[in-house]
Amino acid sequence: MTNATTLDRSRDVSQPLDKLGPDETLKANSRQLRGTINDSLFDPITGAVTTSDTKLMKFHGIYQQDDRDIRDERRRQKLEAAFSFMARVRLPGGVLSASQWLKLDALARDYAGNTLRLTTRQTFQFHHVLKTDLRALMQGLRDVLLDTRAACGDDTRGVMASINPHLSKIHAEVYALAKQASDHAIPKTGAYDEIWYQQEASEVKEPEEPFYGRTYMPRKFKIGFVVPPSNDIDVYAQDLGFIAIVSRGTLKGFNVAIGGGMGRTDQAPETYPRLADVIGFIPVAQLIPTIDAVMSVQRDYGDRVNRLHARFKYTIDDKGLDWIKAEIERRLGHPFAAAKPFEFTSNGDPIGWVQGDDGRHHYTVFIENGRVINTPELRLMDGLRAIAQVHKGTFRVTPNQSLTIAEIAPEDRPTIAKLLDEYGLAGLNVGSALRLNSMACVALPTCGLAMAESERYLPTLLSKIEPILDAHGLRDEPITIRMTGCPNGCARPYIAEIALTGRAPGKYNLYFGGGFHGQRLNKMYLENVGEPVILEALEKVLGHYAQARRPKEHFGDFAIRAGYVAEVKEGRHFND
Ligand code: SRM
Ligand code: SF4
Repeated sequence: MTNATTLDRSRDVSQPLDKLGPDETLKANSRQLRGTINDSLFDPITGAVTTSDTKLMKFHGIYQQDDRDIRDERRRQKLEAAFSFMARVRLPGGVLSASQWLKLDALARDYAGNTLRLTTRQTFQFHHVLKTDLRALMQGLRDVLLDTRAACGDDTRGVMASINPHLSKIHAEVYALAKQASDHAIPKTGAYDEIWYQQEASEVKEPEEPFYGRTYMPRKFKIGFVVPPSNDIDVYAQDLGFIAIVSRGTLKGFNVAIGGGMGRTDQAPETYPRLADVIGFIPVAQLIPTIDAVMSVQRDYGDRVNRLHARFKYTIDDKGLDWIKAEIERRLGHPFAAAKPFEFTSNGDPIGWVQGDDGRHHYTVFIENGRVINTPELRLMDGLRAIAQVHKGTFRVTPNQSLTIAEIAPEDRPTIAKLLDEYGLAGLNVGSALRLNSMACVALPTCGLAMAESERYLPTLLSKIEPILDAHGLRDEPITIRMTGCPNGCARPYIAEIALTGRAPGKYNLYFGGGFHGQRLNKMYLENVGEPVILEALEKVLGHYAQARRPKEHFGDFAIRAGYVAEVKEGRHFND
């Protein structure tokens, strides 16, 4: 980061160095994220890497995993777990060219089990990559100017940006800023180039990481840019959110929101989801200094002893929002201007065709839970490849795991529409409005933290909920539903109108009452229940909603008004 060296690095002295968590020592001794990754990659005895390298590789966007479907069987056979790696691409704002799509498709077919996964933060994951194929994958990405730097780890994760194709000019401007923010905030170590591209280490005269130092951030740090009235990126779930303020078609600047986060742990009431607070307005020119100032406050004051308590949201609640705001302003050198008015209307995607303000067309395909794969029923991966072969515009991964085929000239629309029909992709957009507003995290079989199914189960559950919707005339009523396989919240469940988070195989917590445009947390309605109880509860509450709702009343608002759950008030968190 450019001007970060001038910032005050007054590390919080209340955290004695000898009490720092083991991950801090690991980072500090890693030689700026090199560790022994090189040796681990060449170790022919195992398909895994060392435990320390597993942690360091996250900063390179790579997770070691094993196939949990066959974990027990392999254990019984006294075999090593079926190790493979997940690699997450850094793709600020989810924008990529058709040629980049074709390369991702080819890499997935060569190295990643013939599937791509679109994520809730607008990027791609490759799963099932063998250790011996990792370098080839990284170098393949480099061929099309992509990488996986900082897609995971204690640094700035993938920077999100609104899709909003209606506002093509503003989107382009905001996207360019999101990309600039991502390039600015990622680690600067040469480790990535040395390990994955096998480049010679170059002599370093200055500190390799002028901003991050040797210990990087205390925990992951997430940045997102949103263009109202859509809150597609769920700006209140970001550590640092920028809300575009547009006046007469011109971008004036951003309201700044800090301290959002979803992660929590069951049975640990000191962990909770929290929505970000809007603390003021900045002109566009202040963007990068603001990122530096906010991140440096978290870098210096975040908890480096207890990782469960290390996200920015806890630093804010411990120190107090006013104190944190004042400290950011002190580092910026001036106070924030007062926040400007704005309005959100939904956090969903514009499914189907829309036309931008420049006359070009955009088509958003609903991709259920982001899984791009060919099945006997639907050649989704082939269809998208065929479109990429002729498409002259861009693709955009939406914040709801779907895909926008963007910037289609009017004369090219019939060609794209024909391919959508030919491969059956147009048919993906005809589900119930509940399905079109659904998201599920990956969970089993790859996620090591999953306690229950999510991506593989939500489509089936929705097929059982849809008859309930039909019976009550709610098929076309947009209601958000999100599922995760554990409480970590990767599909941002705690702001959905209906949410399910996994507790054990087949068992979920059921939540109601999130805000339709991501403005309010939901609250638990039932704990640790299975499918029959979930369907019974939905039949009761959806039926009541159909019969007693007020005009235009959203389901989440109704669930609170009708007394099914208490409202989580602004500024309060979920466990209150
Ligand atoms: Fe996540 C960990 C998948 C978005 C909160 N997340 C994981 C890991 C890497 C599991 C692990 O640590 O071993 C999952 C890999 C599963 C797999 O097999 O692929 C995983 N997270 C995902 C993705 C792929 C879900 C998806 O279905 O799309 C999303 C990738 C986003 C990206 O492109 O960068 C994903 N994760 C999120 C989000 C949503 C967001 O950021 O908008 C959250 C909640 C917001 C937040 O961070 O508070 C989220 N993931 C977590 C957490 C809890 C963090 C916390 O503060 O407690 C973990 C666990 C951890 O970090 O210890 C986690
Ligand atoms: Fe895995 Fe839990 Fe995230 Fe789902 S929410 S991907 S189960 S960590």
